[in-house]
Amino acid sequence: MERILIIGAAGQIGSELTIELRNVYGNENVFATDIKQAPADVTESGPFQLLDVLDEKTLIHFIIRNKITQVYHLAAVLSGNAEKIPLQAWDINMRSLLIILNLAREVGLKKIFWPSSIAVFGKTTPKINTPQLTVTEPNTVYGISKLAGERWCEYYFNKYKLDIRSIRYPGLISYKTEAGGGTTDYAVEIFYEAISNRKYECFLEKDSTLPMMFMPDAIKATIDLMEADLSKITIRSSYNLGGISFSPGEISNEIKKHIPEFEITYKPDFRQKIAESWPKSIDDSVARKDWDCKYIYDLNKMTEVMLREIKIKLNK
Ligand code: AKB
Repeated sequence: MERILIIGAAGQIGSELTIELRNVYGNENVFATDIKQAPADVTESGPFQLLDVLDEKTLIHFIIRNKITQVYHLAAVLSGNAEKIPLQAWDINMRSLLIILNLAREVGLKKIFWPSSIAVFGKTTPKINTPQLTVTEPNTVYGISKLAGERWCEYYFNKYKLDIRSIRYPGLISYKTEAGGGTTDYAVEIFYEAISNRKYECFLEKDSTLPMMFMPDAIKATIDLMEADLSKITIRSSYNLGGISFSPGEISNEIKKHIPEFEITYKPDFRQKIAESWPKSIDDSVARKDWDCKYIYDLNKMTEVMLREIKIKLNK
């Protein structure tokens, strides 16, 4: 019987992953934690506790007391926010991972999931169909922390046989919990603004194509990777995941098909530079081959669902 701890359960990925993992493993076996309050469906469908991943003592007691076997460590400072507090972001992103890796060894956790990002790539990386193994010279503090994290994950696997699995998420798009402080967040904000105000001022340029993915596909990929047979896992740093690639101009055209009066304007800020250093599309053939990673949503289908669900959420 698996007993799963989610760190960062109030966040964009955590709030949806918690519910899905509870469907798979049973409500009482998935322990949601975060430093902030989580949405009602997370706190009401199973155990939830306020917990700071950097508070090592409380964390180890929690893991032992609840007989935890797997940890999903999702807490991180994202790319845009990290640029405003570089050293603090480095400390939070790195120290929390090392705490989990050491705890895992100490108490003998079976499996760990830790998210990496397309932010591990940089200006010198091939931008189209970025391969699994390629140049990784990130120039954001978030990207540097994710790349260092990948190296630590592989190191702990090689040295201690710790079963850590990871995905380099593209920009994630969801309607349930808003993302916070990322470069790809425009692709979520745009839906709320289109529905509420019929216009959106985008902080990236019209043609800034980035790899993205709709949350249901990301959640399914995450659980598929974690459930894959050990023998199938050939990547111990982090798997590339492709999804859909589009620019602000392209997503706004898609929204206009549903809301013809919608208007987008462009006022690029510091995040434009970050976007320019990231790939435009990702080659995820290794993930497809190793654990049969697949997606359902394209830009068209995703836009339809986002508009429908956010309208319901905003009562519009
Ligand atoms: C961000 O924009 O920082 C994140 C990411 C791509 O990891 N969404």
